[in-house]
Amino acid sequence: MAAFDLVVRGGTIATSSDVYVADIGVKDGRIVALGLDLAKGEDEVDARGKLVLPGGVDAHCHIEQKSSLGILCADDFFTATRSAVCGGTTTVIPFAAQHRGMSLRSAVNDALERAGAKAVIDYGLHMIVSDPTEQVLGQELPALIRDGITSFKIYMTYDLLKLNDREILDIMSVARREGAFVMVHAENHEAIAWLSERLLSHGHVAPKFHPVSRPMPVEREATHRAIALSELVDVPILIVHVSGAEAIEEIARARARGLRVYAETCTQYLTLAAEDLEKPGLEGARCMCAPPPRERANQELVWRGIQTRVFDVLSSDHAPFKFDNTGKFFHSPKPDFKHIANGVPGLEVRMPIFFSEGVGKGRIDVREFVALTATNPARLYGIAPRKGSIVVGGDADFAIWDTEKEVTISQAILHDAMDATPYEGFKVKGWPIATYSRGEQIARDFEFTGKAGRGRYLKRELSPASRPLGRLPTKFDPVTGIYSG
Ligand code: DUC
Ligand code: ZN
Repeated sequence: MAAFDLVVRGGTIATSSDVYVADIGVKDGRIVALGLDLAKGEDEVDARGKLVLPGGVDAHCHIEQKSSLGILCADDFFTATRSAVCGGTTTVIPFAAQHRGMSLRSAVNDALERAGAKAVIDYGLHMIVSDPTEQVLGQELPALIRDGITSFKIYMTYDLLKLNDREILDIMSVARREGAFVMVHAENHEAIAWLSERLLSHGHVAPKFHPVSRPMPVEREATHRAIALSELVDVPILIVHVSGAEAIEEIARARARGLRVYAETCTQYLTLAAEDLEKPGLEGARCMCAPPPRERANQELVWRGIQTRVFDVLSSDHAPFKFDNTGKFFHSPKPDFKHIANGVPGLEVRMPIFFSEGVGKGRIDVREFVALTATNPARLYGIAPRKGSIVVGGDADFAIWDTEKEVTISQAILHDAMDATPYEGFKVKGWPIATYSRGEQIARDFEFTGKAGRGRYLKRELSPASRPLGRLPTKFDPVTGIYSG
């Protein structure tokens, strides 16, 4: 009997810390050996001259999730995860969304039921908390955290999702007590509402006014406030989908003061710009997301944030809404910008675009690419070292990349359920030509080769990042009630 089920031979392996040539020996879905001249495997793959990277971990994606206004994403767990794997991603952490009046547990059960028979790769869940009642804070949330949903997202905007500062403090207190990790969507709701009203009352209804209604100070202020609130209860936070320079400065400043603030940015802030929303008619809606893409020059500032390590994670924030009445135009066939669904797809192109624009253009090193797309999200969200690296004992989740492959992105080559991609015509160099999940090849040469339902649910550990500093601004600890004066 062969020593291994699979041996991937002679590839150039990159992790977040090293680049080296070795064989990978796989047995029972795990990496069991890394080295030269490994014994023969049942199956043998020649990866000489190719890069072998850990499968990506996309820790911010919306899959088969109903928005607070009742709009269901275009992708279900099958099409979304199929699309992810064809772009080199082997783990996703989408959301179970609590809407007002709903129990957390029912939202989780609903997501698990949807995912079970469809997901093709392994998945965890974050919780979205929009209704922090006493029951939710005191019982449901702690129970779910202990059950492996160890992170949750809160919103500072959107009518039906936003939490006020007091509610945010309540949630952060539970997070500190239980060791959970808080992700924050930071935009100032009242300012957006006020600006939107002004714009609409002057007849400024087109998609191009969406970024005007959510300018940088709106994000900068909320980022600052989220950080200040987290400091009051001494709990680390992660700011999701940071779009530009002024929010980056807030995070860098907080870090310089010793606070534990983590940050994520997304493909769209490196590639799309506010001017993409200026296309005629409603076309600009295809690039509408929140926070909005900023001016083109801002993209280099986001790259600077990546290079200076302000960012820990690069996600897609995949939020697929079609250009019809099931998605973007759910509310009306001719809506104003306020009534167009926010979100862009991106699960499949996240890694190829970031690789091409980052590693290919010399902005980052391949180890930094691996850190941001796989290793860091796996660590931050409690699934490392099983996921996010190429390591003995870890799951055999990796992709063989052809770094010379030139691809023009087009909806026709993608595997999601969308009708269009905002990246149509975007040229990249480098693409994963074979992707493996727990040792099984499930994508090859732009084709999905796996099967629905093979993905497994990941019960996550507490995040090592959620450890408090042990330092408060006053002698009063509002979480424990202890005054140490
Ligand atoms: N913004 C969000 O807050 N959620 C989903 C998509 C988006 O663009
Ligand atoms: Zn968000």
